[in-house]
Amino acid sequence: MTTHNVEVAIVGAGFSGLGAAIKMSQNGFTDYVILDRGADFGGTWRDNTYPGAACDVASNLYSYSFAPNPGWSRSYSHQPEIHRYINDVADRFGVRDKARFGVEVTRAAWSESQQRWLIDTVPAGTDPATAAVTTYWAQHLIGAVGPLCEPNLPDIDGIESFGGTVMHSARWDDDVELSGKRVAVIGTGASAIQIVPEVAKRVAHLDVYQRTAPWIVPRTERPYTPVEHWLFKNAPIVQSASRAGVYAFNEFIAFGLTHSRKALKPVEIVARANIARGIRDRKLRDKVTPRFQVGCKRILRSNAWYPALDRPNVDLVTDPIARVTPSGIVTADGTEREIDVLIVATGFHVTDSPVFDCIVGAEGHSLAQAWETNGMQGYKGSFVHGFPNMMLMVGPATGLGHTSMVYMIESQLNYLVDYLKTVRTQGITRVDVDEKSQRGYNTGIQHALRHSVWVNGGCASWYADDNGNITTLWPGFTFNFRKQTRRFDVAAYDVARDSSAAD
Ligand code: N01
Repeated sequence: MTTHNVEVAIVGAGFSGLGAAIKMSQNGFTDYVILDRGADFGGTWRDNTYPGAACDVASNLYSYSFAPNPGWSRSYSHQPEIHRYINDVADRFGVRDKARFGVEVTRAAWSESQQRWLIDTVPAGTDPATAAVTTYWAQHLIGAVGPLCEPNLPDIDGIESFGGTVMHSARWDDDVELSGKRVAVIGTGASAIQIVPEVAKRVAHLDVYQRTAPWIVPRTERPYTPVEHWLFKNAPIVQSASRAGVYAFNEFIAFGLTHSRKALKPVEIVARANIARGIRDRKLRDKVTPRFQVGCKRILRSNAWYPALDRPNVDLVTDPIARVTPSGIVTADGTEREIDVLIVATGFHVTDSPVFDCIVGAEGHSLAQAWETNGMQGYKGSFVHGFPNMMLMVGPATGLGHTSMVYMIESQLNYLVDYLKTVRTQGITRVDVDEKSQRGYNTGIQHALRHSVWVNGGCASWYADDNGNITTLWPGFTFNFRKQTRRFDVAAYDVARDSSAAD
């Protein structure tokens, strides 16, 4: 077994892990390692390579404020370009040599006697029972794996018996032949609405299995003009202004999600017009019209989804799925539709991620056990009582339905750097958020959510856990989260100091 000692271990090399590395380096914290099971930087933008994968937040806002990209080719970026951007930033800020790729963290446990985290890793894709273990001892653990990293395979009767290929949207395999095949897509979320229009063009026949129709507004994507590119490069204020404009508009949507349904009415009108424009058949229009309040689930963006459903080689199936057979899918009405390939665009384990089982805190309980009764709870989306010296990026109650997660991540980066500075300057060895501070914080979150569309909008979404509580979302304006995380508020924490440190 090989052992390494570091001050900080960052697990995850997506937007948040990379951001943490850059900010730490810039602030003099250079004794760290980034661990990731993938082959390079990018996280979700490395893993989701399905056809049509693209971001539904405007490019100028979906990037680090400290690393604007005057070269974005389009107003909304596609996966390859975002993946490239993240890797360019890693090189530009010189943090690539800190990353250990192809490394799977199998367990991270707090050692009270060592006052450090013991992190076991194996080469990704190997059997942890027999693989060579490399261990890292770290004073601080930064969990930056993100909430959308563990694919959710649907628990449908008989699915394991299917004789063709089953492929999750986040584990796309380009070698699977789709041309001329009979294909089914299960799901109509953000991933499915991008996959279906692309796949429909290639296949002989496509069945789309819809459980809940989503609200979809047009996607105002276009290429940036040469003049815009020149301005972004030579007059950066123009790109900053574009970023600020999109940000302000999105915050207005946040107001409607959390305060006033009336503010969301125009969104619903636009979404209904999108259906009318995209679909000729009245019966099909009815099937795709959502039955819940706009905003309750993520508002999606597409110009291609409805026309794709209207194609002669595509069927929208709304009868519930009863079971999968070796050759197809049987719906509740007894109809069997034969297929060669099954694409499951069924989302991720967000509130029940297997990652939670791997992290073990001061009492010997895993994060999964700590969250068993009341769901995911933390303090400022970053620290969890009982898990000393561990900061989660994009932790509980930091998700957004309306704007750029990169803004939330950068807010947490302020908090992270101030946390590390505080610990270092005050000779602190152990930091654990006080239980009362955490409880009060979560009561405030739930109070703020109580009139929101996510709670009262009449839908079931991945924002809620098994108890029906919304534990994933930040309720309200993101600038309020930025304000909260500006400084590390050590008074909210139980701390232990190094007795040998000079007073
Ligand atoms: O997953 P989802 P996703 N039988 O959970 C259905 C981000 N993202 O991968 O709605 C039948 O939203 C499920 O049905 P229902 C973004 O944050 C961003 O699409 O629960 N159906 C739903 O239709 C997004 O929110 C971008 O009734 C089943 C679908 O599968 C998040 O990722 C692009 C089923 C899952 O939708 C997740 O999006 C892609 C079952 N057993 C992703 N189980 C952009 O920026 C699930 N479903 C554009």
